[in-house]
Amino acid sequence: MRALVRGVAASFAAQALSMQPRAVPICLDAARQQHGAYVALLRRLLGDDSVLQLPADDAFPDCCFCEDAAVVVGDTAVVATIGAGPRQGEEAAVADTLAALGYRLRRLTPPATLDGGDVLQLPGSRHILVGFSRRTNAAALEQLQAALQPQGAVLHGVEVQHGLHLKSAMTALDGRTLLYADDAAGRSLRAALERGSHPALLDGAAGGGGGAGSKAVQHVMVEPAAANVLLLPGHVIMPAGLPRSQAVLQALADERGLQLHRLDFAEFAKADGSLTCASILLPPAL
Ligand code: CIR
Repeated sequence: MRALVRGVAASFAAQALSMQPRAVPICLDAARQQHGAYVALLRRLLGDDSVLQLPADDAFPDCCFCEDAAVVVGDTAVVATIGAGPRQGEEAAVADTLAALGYRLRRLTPPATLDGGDVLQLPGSRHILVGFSRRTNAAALEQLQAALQPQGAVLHGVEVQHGLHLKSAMTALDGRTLLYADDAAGRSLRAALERGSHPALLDGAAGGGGGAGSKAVQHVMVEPAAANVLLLPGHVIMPAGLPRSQAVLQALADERGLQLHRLDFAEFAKADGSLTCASILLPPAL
């Protein structure tokens, strides 16, 4: 697996978007240091040549959150129209890079808007959850489904009632272990998935085989910041400074043969960013 990352713009500290006025200012140096540690860890875990870094563009303060710019499944890269007006345009450099790497590009068209942060590919499964948030709409799900049809992907919409993105409050450790923020955002997502006997949790593809059904799915509540983990082959990365959730995740990681790592990503959290936002994982299809 490879990963695409993008540098931190000089404008990040002063101009990155956030849902609430920033209580504590962002320190650009600290952000760049934390980003450097993120890239270094990805290089260590994936291999030096497997991490591709796009330069930052100071015209786009949020460009380090490159996850939002495209969704990559198999050999197909679907270029987003990011749902925040000031961020539209970040997608171009990401799209060019993915095209140069050989991915088949598909592009969303109006009225679709989508942030990659709303797209959760359940690991080892054909199912993909798409959050309907203030950034991502139903037209995007429809177009994404059409673009990813050849990959056999099956998409499911989930309402994101609180917070920025689906993955701000939910990620997965594997196809049947779902992590949620233990707050209103995470609880409402869990309720939606449980209430609907969600198709993604029903057909056994997410249950690890055997038609295991929803009983096989483990719903795990963690401290809100720990609900976003970055899963790499054999490894899982969580934010530092959350000892209670670390104990929970360590036990889950051990059971699954995953090595747990911690990273300080606090400067990015001030701009509503989390670990998955800062990379696009590129499957080994190419
Ligand atoms: C934004 O509001 O768009 C950025 N400040 C944060 C984006 C975080 N991206 C992500 O969760 N995928």
